[in-house]
Amino acid sequence: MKCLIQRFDHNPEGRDFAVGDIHGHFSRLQSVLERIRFDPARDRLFSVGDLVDRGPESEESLKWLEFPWFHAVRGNHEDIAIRYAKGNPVDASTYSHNGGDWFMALDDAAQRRFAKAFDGLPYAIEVQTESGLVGLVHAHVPTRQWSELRELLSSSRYNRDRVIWDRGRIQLSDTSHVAGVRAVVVGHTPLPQVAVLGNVHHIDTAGWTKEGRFTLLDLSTLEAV
Ligand SMILES: [Mn+2]
Repeated sequence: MKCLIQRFDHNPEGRDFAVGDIHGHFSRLQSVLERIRFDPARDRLFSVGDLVDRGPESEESLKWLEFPWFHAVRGNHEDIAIRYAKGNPVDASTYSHNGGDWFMALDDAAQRRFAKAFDGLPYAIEVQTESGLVGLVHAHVPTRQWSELRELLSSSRYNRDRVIWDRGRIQLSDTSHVAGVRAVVVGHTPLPQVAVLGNVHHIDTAGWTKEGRFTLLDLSTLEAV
């Protein structure tokens, strides 16, 4: 693990967007980027994680992670791949059920290559915008203050797992705010439309499913485009 929280300065030259879970559908995402005239020379795209599994193009994730305009936090699916490659017990039928067949079919060297790239992904990203700081994690911020997140992430595997797995806020319709940050953006739970609970924006509109679509959230206006 290279860093727990990665920080990005304001991007005065271009636009910043967040996108929900991609799950191996990079071609679909590419066409959405074309539709909004995404400019890779100026704009930036931040992923809330879960780049892989389920869709047909999981192996494209490595290429995308090398684009200088594309940044991602770690999702639970990246985390499973890391564990699997390290030989930690991941039940094969569960992994298969979660779309991991492509990964289990890779040879050891390829698995290690993906795991190394995924292990470099931070648990959280914070982006400075003209309207304030925006935080991104895959699933959940378990602290009341954004500034407490770093300590929580350092404290235990259990707490790191909460950040990439926990669905409590959406299940309990918890509208409490995460203080010290203008907004938090998460994915992980597929929804028919964007849901804002407190200052937490749930943006996984299931672009990886047949019925869903990708939502790109403008981090400056907090509007979906
Ligand atoms: Mn997820």
